[in-house]
Amino acid sequence: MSDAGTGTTGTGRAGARAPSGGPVLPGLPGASRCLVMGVVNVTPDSFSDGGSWFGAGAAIARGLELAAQGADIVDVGGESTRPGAQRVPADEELRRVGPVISELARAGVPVSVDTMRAEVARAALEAGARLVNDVSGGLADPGIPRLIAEAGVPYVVMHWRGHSDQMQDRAVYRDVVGEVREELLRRVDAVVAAGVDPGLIIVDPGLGFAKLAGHNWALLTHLAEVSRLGGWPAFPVIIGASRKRFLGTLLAAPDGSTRPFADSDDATVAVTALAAAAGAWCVRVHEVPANADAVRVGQAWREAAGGR
Ligand code: PMM
Repeated sequence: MSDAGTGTTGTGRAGARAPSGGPVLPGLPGASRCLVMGVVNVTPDSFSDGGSWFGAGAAIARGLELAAQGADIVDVGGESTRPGAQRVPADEELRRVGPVISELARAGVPVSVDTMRAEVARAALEAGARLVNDVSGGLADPGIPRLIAEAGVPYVVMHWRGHSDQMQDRAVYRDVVGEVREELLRRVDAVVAAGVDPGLIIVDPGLGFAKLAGHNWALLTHLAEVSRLGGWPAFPVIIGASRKRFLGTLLAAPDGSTRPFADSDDATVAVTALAAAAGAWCVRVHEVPANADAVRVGQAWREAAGGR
């Protein structure tokens, strides 16, 4: 498990503050710095690590490795959301993630489930997951907010404009930061109306989901605005930049060929340090050790600059 000095696992009420000023979310480590969420995609076709951990044994071993390397949370997903991906049936998604979540939870790892389905989220919580990471922010399955309201667990509400087969056609904005904030606020209001405790909500600008490279950079440079929605107190923000295509295009070769995703890990680490310095609550990453260092750099930078 992390030696990262994240403090104790949060057991306080939702919305309480850690001594550092970061939020304490029940069941998760206290946020004395930006947290690191390690990714295990139990899929044959995810954008960045598809096929690598497809199979319960490999996925469990990878989750334990990420935790040993300093991941504060391990995010387990069974459905690829890469642009153009087709949906998998719910029973297949559950078959992929169930045993991995049970085993990691049994080993004491704080696990999140990356799913857009209430049925999968419910089974994952029963298997020991402590957080639901819903990239659709409750739009794909309105049963998820109702489940979260009952279960009282932390809930990631991501900005989303449609499933993978349509999302890139919807990457059209006049003012990406303003529109993402407005659309996230609508989702936050909707999930709170469904009974979700606002103190359990984490927001995510959804990098790469109906976003082109310029949209992602604009959102990354306005994280404080993303966290402040309507009249709500600032929400914790999670970002998932790791290995995404906008880094591969930034690092393209002189002939214009995009850098392969696995070779953009150093760029991911740079984004992590900047996001941590800007006050992100958590970064979702595929490779933990260098990102775990980067969040410490970002935290030191933030503190020296007078932030907390
Ligand atoms: N990105 C992916 C999957 N799940 N969850 C959150 N909260 N934020 C993200 O940006 C996000 C996510 C897609 O990336 P992957 O297929 O490389 O895991």
